[in-house]
Amino acid sequence: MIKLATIAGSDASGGAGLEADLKTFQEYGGYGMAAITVIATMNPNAEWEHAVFPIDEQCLRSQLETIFNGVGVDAVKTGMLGTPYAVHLTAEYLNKYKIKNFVLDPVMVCKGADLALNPELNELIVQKLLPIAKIIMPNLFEAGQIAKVPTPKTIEEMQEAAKIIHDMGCPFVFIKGGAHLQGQSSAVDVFYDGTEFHKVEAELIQTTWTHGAGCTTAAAVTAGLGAGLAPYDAVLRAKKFITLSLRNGFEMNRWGGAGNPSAWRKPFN
Ligand code: PXL
Repeated sequence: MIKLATIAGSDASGGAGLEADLKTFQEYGGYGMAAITVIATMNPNAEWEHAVFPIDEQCLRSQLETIFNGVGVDAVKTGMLGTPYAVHLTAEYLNKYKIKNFVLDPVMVCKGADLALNPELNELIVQKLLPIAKIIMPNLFEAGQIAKVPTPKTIEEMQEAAKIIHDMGCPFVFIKGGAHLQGQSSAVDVFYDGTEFHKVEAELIQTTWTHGAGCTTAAAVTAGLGAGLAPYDAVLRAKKFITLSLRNGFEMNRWGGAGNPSAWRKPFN
């Protein structure tokens, strides 16, 4: 059994966060575990406004102890960490258990908000977690924040940011342009291994039902690494997985919709 863990927030609406991660792990045939860092809720009586409730430090440590010491893991991903102690505890456990397959999804924003939620926390993530990650998977905004450049708007700018991020100490960088890179007829991401840039392309799916897309993609890469795929192969497989998921997304309510990580199972999807 391939043992996979996510250290992430719970998204009570089910589309993103550890819920998306666990669904994806399951679809890959893995055994999913989760350490909850925060619980995110959305208020249907106030325009789906987000609230974030942190889990206390002792509880988080106890979850990490259960997973890392009690069961063991083949690959780990992080999502929304939410507090400085969550970053420190995550680094402590990844280091102590010498986790090789660590996928860092540097969640800085939820869909819609183009503003770093907490610059100090993001800086701590870069300091403590970037150097021990195998792959970091920022979106365009996050890539700009990490590389300290303006948000990339072209493939060349994505490549420049990827190189900077690689040189900050992470061996594999995957910048997700997806549908957000303007002027493209496909969904384009950039993968960099320190030597070569790969343009990772798939059908552009015009939808706003994308809640959880970043979490799902990172979880798919994590499951691929856990199963023994090389980083680039894990990325290519994840790109197919998220494309099918988004092609089969659904409307949750008037504020948005989510992808469907089980879509790949159905023929003709
Ligand atoms: O999609 C980013 C994200 C990650 N993690 C949690 C979230 C969200 C966005 O809503 O709620 C827990």
